[in-house]
Amino acid sequence: MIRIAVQSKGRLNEDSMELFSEIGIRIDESKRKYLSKAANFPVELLYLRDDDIPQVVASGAADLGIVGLNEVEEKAMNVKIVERLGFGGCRISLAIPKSEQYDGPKWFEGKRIATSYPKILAKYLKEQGVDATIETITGSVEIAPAAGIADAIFDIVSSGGTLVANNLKEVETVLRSEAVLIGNPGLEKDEEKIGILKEMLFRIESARSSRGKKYLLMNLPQSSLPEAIKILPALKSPTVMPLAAEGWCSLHSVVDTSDIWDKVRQLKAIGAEGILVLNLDKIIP
Ligand code: PRT
Ligand code: ZN
Repeated sequence: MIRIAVQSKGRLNEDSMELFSEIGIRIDESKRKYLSKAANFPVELLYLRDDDIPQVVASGAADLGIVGLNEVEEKAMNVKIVERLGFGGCRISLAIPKSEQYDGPKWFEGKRIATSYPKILAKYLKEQGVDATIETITGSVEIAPAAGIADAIFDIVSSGGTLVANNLKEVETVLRSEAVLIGNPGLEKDEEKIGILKEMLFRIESARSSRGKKYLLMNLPQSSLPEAIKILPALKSPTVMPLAAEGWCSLHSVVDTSDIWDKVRQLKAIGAEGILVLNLDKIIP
């Protein structure tokens, strides 16, 4: 059994739960307590505030955790980053009032900066050789300049809408973050847990490789096959099957979603018929 700490509610909860469902780990959320066992996999989930996840994983109270890289960096606990998960993308940036002229990091010299990420900020300021005062606040950092609490902020930015709404502009991006799977360093010594983690990572990889891809199948005149193969760069080579109708075959391939319409146009031009575009669930290498 492996125990995984996940955010109990908030921005990463839904995507974390979707990840488990995508990799075939069934967790009955309706019966959810602070700890839930999966129905069909040796995993149990521990639901926590994201701030607590790095520490709980470092202490070994959970073997793994899903949390933003920003929290991992800020808490600076002894955990390993096992895998980047590709959701919860954001950046932590410095922002200043829109009306200010910005001429580089020296702007922050002697200024007060409000943030919930004092450690990451302190490290950045040190690297830049800037001496500024860090005002640590836990929520609504974006209102600090207007409220006279600080001259600038250091906060999470995603669309940038919050900054605009508060008359601020982003001037330095310090960290690009996304949700990551973190692990207790001691995990490496436990054969059973390593086995479970390996299986999870294999499934995550399979689910990820099918993202942004579609399964394409069509009927094609045999004579167009060489051209079709050039149009479709399949996994290794496209699958070709004979049809009952003389001189025709059925061609199957995997195509990037973004290329679908372009490929369909080219395939129709060489005589493809009955084209089907299907959703792809997993690609097992
Ligand atoms: O209750 P708990 O402590 O567990 O949750 P929380 O309130 O501390 O965190 P939560 O749920 O807000 O965010 C969890 C994680 O999601 C963060 O640690 C980031 O890794 C990631 N994430 C991704 C974000 C955002 N995008 C995001 N946009 N976290 C916060 N925001 C906030 C940001 O603080 C700012 O107020 O959204 C606002 C900016 O958004 P834009 O789109 O206007 O730029
Ligand atoms: Zn939090």
